[in-house]
Amino acid sequence: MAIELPDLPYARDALAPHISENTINFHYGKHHQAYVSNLNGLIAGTDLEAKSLEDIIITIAGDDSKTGIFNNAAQVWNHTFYWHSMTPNGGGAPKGALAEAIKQSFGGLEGFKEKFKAAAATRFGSGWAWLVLDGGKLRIISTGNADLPLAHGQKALLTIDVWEHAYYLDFQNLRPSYIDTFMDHLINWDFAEANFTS
Ligand code: MN3
Repeated sequence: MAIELPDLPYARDALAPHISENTINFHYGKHHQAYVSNLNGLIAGTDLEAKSLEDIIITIAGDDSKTGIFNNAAQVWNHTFYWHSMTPNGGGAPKGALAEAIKQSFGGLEGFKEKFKAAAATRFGSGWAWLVLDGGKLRIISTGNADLPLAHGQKALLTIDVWEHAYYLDFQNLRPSYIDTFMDHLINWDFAEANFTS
């Protein structure tokens, strides 16, 4: 059972002007597709081929002999989760139970933004920043390269990709501007809340 590239949850130009169709064409059309193709090549003919993407990740997390498979599998998962973490006309404020939890954990939306931006901006090199549930508590973390909460027993609620390929065409080297744009215009709080309450 080959792993497939999932459809984007919106049109390729739907996040413009914040994230351009050009970025999506490369980031989704080339990078995400390449992780899918690489993964399928690496698991072909092995017993991982019959597993779901999440099972592949959990099965080989921490196995130093399978780093290449882990990196590609994790990047397939991370990118699908990232596309859903954004929505046209996103941003704004969380609602309901998640809003209450953010208030408890970070003092409110501004406290969340400050910590999330710091995690995303200070991740050296390539990686991801995340809002996660860890032992029932909200936490903001960052991971390097392909690493992800699923490999550490945490539940992902929201993510931003801070690999340069995510922002260089639209923001050049200005990662902080990309992070602000993500938080102010793109965050899909409905997705985060659905993950929080499921
Ligand atoms: Mn990426």
